[in-house]
Amino acid sequence: MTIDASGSSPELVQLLTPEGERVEHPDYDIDLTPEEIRSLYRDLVLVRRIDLEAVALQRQGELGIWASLLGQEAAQIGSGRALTDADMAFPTYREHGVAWCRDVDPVKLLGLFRGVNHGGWDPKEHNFHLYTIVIGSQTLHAVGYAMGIQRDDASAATIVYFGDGATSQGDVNESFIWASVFNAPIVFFCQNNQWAISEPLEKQTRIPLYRRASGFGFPGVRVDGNDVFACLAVTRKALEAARTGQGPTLIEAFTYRMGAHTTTDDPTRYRVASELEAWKLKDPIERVKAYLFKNQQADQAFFDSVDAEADQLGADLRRRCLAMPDPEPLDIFDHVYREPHALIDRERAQFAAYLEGFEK
Ligand SMILES: Cc1ncc(C[n+]2csc(CCOP(=O)(O)OP(=O)(O)O)c2C)c(N)n1
Ligand SMILES: [Mg+2]
Repeated sequence: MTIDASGSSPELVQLLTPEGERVEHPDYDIDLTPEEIRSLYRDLVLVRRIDLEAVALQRQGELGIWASLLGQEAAQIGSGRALTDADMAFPTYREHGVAWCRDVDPVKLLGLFRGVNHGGWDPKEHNFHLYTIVIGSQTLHAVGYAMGIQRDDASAATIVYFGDGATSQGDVNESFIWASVFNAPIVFFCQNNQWAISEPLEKQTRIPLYRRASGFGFPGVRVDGNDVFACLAVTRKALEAARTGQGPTLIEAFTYRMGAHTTTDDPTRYRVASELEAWKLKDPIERVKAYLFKNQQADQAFFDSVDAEADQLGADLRRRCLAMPDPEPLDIFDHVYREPHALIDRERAQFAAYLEGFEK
């Protein structure tokens, strides 16, 4: 790896400009076929549609809450498509694009936010862990998992996602130390979307986040988080380093949260509209579209077909979301412990008696 851990400041890695121009980088080149680029474009459009549909469903009272990925599609698709089946991913609560890359049915994401299940998918089936709300805690789980891979001698890597705000958590800093001193096969993928709810980045750090890695003794790199080519290239290289015994890398994907923190938040209370306008010009989807058009690697019929697929996906998702049955109220007690447990049995009986008190 040419990125060093000395704290020197490599530039933002970018391979595709906001205008859709391909640029070279000495350390991160990537050779993508037109078909692969069209496929990335399709991923980006479809995950944006899943997200928009989910926001609409929440607004109509069909979901309790939703954490939008708007603006972060390239960071998630680029890193997600860098993973092999054997790699393991640990998400926060916003990684719907990574879930897509791990073949998690999006309706399962909605189930969690609709409150009809307690997780949604089998992490083992997808090598994609359950969503984690406790900020930063998944970094410790991921390092533990990575150390397990290391002890199994498996040629796989672990990736863990977290936000700029999470970098201030003790858990994240502890996980950096463990990963570093045990040379764990892990990639720390920080989506710096500039905000932690209403707290701006300046309240988390006085130095660029990727430089934190040098203090822990492993490389850090800042990538244009709205550039799907660069996110793919940088993550691939870091995963390969992890798989080949070179230890952890911190990737800071420099991006922007275009929506609210969640549907319960109103960002107009704490950030100015001009900031949003400036980031709109760096849209992760538009630049791939411009590239494909300019290089005649896709025609209007292609873009129309992706839009039609997105419409169909959105409609299908909505239909399947509304059709999800409500869980039985007592089901909540079934997944607390693997074995029967006296306290849980008592609580189940109490709650059953309480429910009996209602008219049928
Ligand atoms: C340990 C903990 N503290 C506080 C919270 C409340 N909380 C939820 S999201 C959030 C901000 C996280 O910001 P960031 O890490 O930048 O991720 P983003 O939401 O921007 O993707 C906070 C403080 C929490 N869930 N867990
Ligand atoms: Mg953030």
